[in-house]
Order: sequence, then C-alpha cells, then structure tokens
Amino acid sequence: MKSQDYIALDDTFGAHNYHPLPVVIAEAKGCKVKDPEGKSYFDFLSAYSAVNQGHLHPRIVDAVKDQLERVTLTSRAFHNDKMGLFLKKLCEFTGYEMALPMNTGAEAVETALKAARRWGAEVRGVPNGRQTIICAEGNFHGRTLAAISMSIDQDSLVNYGPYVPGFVKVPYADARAVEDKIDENTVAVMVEPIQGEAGVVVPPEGYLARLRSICNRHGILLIFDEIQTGFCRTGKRFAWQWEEARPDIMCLGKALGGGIMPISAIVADRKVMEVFTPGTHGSTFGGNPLASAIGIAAIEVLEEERLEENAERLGAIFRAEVAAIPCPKMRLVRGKGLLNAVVFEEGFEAWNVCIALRDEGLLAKQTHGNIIRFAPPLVIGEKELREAIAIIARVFKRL
Ligand code: IF1
Repeated sequence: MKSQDYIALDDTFGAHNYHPLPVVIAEAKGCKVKDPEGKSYFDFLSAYSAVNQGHLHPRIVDAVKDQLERVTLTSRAFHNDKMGLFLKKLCEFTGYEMALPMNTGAEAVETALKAARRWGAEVRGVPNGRQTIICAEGNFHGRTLAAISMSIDQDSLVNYGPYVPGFVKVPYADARAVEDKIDENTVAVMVEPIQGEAGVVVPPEGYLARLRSICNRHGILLIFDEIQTGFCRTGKRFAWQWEEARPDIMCLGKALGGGIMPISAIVADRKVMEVFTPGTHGSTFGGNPLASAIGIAAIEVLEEERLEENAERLGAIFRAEVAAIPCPKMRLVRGKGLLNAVVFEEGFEAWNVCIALRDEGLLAKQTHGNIIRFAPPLVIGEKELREAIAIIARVFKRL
C-alpha cells in the first residue's frame, strides 16, 4: 500500500477530529522517521515532546522486551514488583516525596485538579463545592471536560457544555492578574511554565517565581503543567527550574512514556499527596509493570545522556541560526531549549510552509495558522540539527 491509500483509510474510517499533514509514518529511529515509500524525514514535532529520547531508543526497547517476558498488567488491586521502583526513580528525578501514576496527560491534569480541590476542602477549609482554581488564558491542559472548561479556545470547547465550574481565567504571563483574583475560595493556581499550544509562549522572566511567592503569601497551591515542557525539553529537567519556582504539584506525561506508551503522573510532597486515601482516585492502568519498566528506562536515558544540556546548547544554535535566515514574512523565533517556534506575520498561513518542509524532508506542524513549532527529539546531534536548519533555510528563503 502507498501513502495515499493509508490516508484514504484514515479519512474513511477515522473520525475527522484532526487535520494531519499529508504524510504517513511507517518507521522511525532516533530523530528520523520514514514513510511507506522509504523517504526519510527529520521529526521536528517529536509527538508533541513525547519522544524526547528519540524513536525506539534501544535502552527503552530493551526494557520493554525484558518486561514482556515477565508481567505487563496487574491493576492496583495488587502490588507489582516494578511500580515502587518506578515511583522512587520519578521522585528522585523530580525532587518530590510522592508520585501518583496515571496514563495520559489529561488524566494527570485531572488528578492535580482533584488533589487541589480536596486539599482546599480538607486542609485550607474551603467548603466543598466552593473551591476555585485560577488558570491562564491560552492554556492547553488536555481534552477532558475539566481541561476544556479551563480553556478559552473555541475549537476545543464549543458545544461541549455544560462546563465544569470553579475555574477563574486570567491573562497569561501577568502575575498581578492572578493575585487580584485570589479570594477565600481559591485553592490553587495552575499554569504551563511555557504555553505550548498557544505557540510556545515564554512568559517574562520572574513570572513563575512571582506566582510561587503569591501562592506562598496566600497559602494556596501552585500547580505547573509540565506535560510538554518537562523532562529536559527546555534545557532543564523541568521548565520551572529556570526560576527556582518549585510548584506544589507537577503534572507530568508525554516523555515519561519514552515514546512507547502513554505514562503520566503527578508528583507532590506528602502534605499534599496525603489527601488521597484508598478508593478516592485511581486508574486500571496507572503504574502497571510494563509502564513502570518503561518509565524507569525513559528517565535513565534522560539522565545518562544529559539531554537537558543537549537541549540547551542546540536550542541556542537553532534560535540564532533560524532568526538569521533572510525571510521577510518571519517575525520572530522564540522558545527555550529545544521547544521553539517561528512566528510569521499576522494572517500568514503556515500550512503550505509545512508542506514545503515535508517535501524537503522535515516534519513540523503549524499552530494558530501563523506559527510553526520546532521540537526535535533531544537526542539529535549538532550535525543533524544543522542539516535540518539548512532545510528550513531553503524553504524560508523562498517565501
Ligand atoms: C492533541 C496541543 C501540544 C499538553 C499539556 C496536557 C496535555 C497536553 C501542556 C494533555 C497535550 C497535546 C495533545 C495533542 C496535541 C498536543 C498539543 F497542540 F494540542 F496543544 F503538545 F501542544 N498538558 N498536548 O500539551 O495530554 O492527554 O494528550 O496526553 O492532539 O490533543 P494528553
């Protein structure tokens, strides 16, 4: 079968909830993918940062194979011999006392919201049903009803009402706006340290630290959604470490699964995590032995290959080189580490640029029409990065 045949199958039998770039991926290794015709592409999306370790990292693949010979799924009705080791590794890597494993990012977000509401009722003393959580306009926290209730993006939320109450929305990157909205029912503030879907919006320096001190002053929880920014993507293990703005709860996902399967979690210290008691939250698949084995290997790869250093160094090269491409339609290049975006002039339609990049052998996806996100696997080398930049330059110069 050819690429066109696979695309036709998707269109016929798949719900039309996506508008993918017309390219079919049939194989992948490291920072490259191949279509059924054998054409090779740089992967500059990395499954929205879920493939930080690169496709099919041998170390993670070995962990999968090894675990497939033992046991894969037990549920949480019993202990298994991998989950504790995984959670210990995750706590050590993140610097938190406890972790709660789930599967998708949206579930980690739900878990954090539930933790905050429960903490608000049981520790802060807000009457149950009155708890509110402050969130930021332009956020993306997933597709669940709670997550879309935090959103202001029309595509994400239209006609899915009634929405989950209890969210107070303020402009992003404005710490004053957060403090102005805090009242006796506020239990938490939740933001992305860099807004991904919004187009890699990096807040001004000091914003995260200011949120930390505001939450301290008012005795409420600070929650960071590090699902996309975490696990070395921005040049630190977690993006908040650029400002030492340690949150009370971190939502984690994507790269925790090592590019193999959905694995998510929240991490927090004991005083917050202890709001969960038996029967009050859970998941059939969270913490399963296969996921746990993968999670351990995924973190080990990040550590051993010092991927945050690679992300920081190559990210600086990427931004400098791409900003220097002569292209009158390009407005700016922004990002941190290897989470970057090129913003074109207002009204510009970047879809055709992504098609041209595809034709030249590089896959990237536009967001909000005029922004293209560039986020290769963190295992990319300098030589490969420069090859990819040459492709981008070739395409941009023609615009
Ligand atoms: C899609 C976007 C990225 C996330 C943050 C939670 C989640 C995500 C910060 C939920 C997920 C994904 C979802 C994916 C596209 C992608 C995305 F463009 F939609 F916004 F990455 F930028 N918090 N983001 O970025 O995690 O439940 O999906 O595991 O197609 O919806 P999930």
